[in-house]
Amino acid sequence: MNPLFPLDEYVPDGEPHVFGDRVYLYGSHDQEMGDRFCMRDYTVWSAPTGDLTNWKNHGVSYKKSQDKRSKGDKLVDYYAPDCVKGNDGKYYLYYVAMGPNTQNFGPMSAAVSDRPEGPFEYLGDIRYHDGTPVLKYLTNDPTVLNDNGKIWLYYGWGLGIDFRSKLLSPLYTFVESKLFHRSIKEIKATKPSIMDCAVVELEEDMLTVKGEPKAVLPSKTTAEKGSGFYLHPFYEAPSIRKFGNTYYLIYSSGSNNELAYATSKYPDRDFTFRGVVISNADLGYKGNQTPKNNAGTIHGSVEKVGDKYCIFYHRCTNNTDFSRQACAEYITMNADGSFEMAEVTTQGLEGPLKAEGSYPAAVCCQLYNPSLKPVRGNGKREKYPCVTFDGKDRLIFGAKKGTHIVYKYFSFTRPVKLSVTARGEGSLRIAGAEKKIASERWTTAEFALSFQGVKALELEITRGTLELLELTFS
Ligand code: FUB
Repeated sequence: MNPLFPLDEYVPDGEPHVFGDRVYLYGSHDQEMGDRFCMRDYTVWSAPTGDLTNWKNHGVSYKKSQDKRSKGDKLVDYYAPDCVKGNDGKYYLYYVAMGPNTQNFGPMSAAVSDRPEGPFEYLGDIRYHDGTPVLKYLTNDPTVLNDNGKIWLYYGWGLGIDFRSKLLSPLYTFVESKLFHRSIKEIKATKPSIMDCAVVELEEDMLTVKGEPKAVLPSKTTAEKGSGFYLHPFYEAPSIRKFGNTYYLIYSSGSNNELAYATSKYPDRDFTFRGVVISNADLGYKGNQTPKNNAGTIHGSVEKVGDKYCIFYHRCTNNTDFSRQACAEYITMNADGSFEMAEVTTQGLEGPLKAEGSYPAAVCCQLYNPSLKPVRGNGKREKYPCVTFDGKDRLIFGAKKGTHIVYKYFSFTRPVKLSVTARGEGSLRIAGAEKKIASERWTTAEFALSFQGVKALELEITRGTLELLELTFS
């Protein structure tokens, strides 16, 4: 169920790949309540393709100290990776290193292993034939496809802002040049904009580009006004897949909470905007306009596992962008190759959860308070309800009056008693019944539920402020 891994494990930017009879999830690795993105060494998780509820951690797959830019205790941070099986049967991990001794969007790199789970060894940087690093477009979030022997690399970073104004564009070019360490000449020569998603083919050595990268998805500045791309421009997190003879380029759009996608019959051109596959705030799902979570970055992809399609993504916890957890859902592909937008759930790849035994309150799939504005950043967790920790406990914190906490879906086969372990001073409403809680220590409030069938379980704080630890059905 979601999140996919233990509640103290933070793996965002998940790229799922089936290699052999297992599905592997490659991702970044956040520190719980860290003060920046991706503070930890890479790790890899995998599950048998026949049992997506049975994930195993393979441990550290690539240490920050292994990148040549890490010097002494000045370690780089590894941002979102992707992994591909090369034509030589080895596994190649692509990433960009950020932090000390790197420039903002410096060269992308690759590491290699004989095994899908690693450990990986540093191989080199993405370069031209003459050895100079590829820095055209913004070298971020590499994703790679082995297309019957041809290796395609996609990457980029953009902003959900239209920089088209003639008056301001020289200023933007100057800012881009300073921010991203690119010369003004280089920026002007990168068409249509350095903020677009780019593609380039790699040589057999998996590092050298065959030609110049070129734009493949438009950012806000280059998308045609009124088009699907203008409303959902490329921002970051490209992820390439090929289903049948169609290329799918999934990406995070300018709204920074949704994964959108575009398709083409070609790997390097003519991508058409197709829609949104998921939002980690459920924005747009069945027309919903209220954020159902404190949303933030989103990054992930679709993988076909057996005969089902699954979408992997991450949720944001602790009211920061730096503590993100892997989640996954089944997603439906229609006969025309389009995807139905997936719903964020607690059940994830497990199917409806039995209304039996105990569940951590922190596995909620919606946590929102329509009367409060979400606040992000360390030290601000009390301003908006969030999933967080207190010592060894993972819990829901700051659930003030008006907070909704939702679990989708439970399967009810008989009337049950639900005990909610909570503390604080407030009232909790479930299925029309309201209970008062007034305790500094964990206590339980009991509710009789007579649901039948598969139902969402919704809790609402009607008074005061509570913390929630556990739900137990009996
Ligand atoms: O994890 C660090 C960055 O946040 C990734 O590179 C982006 O895609 C976003 O998820």
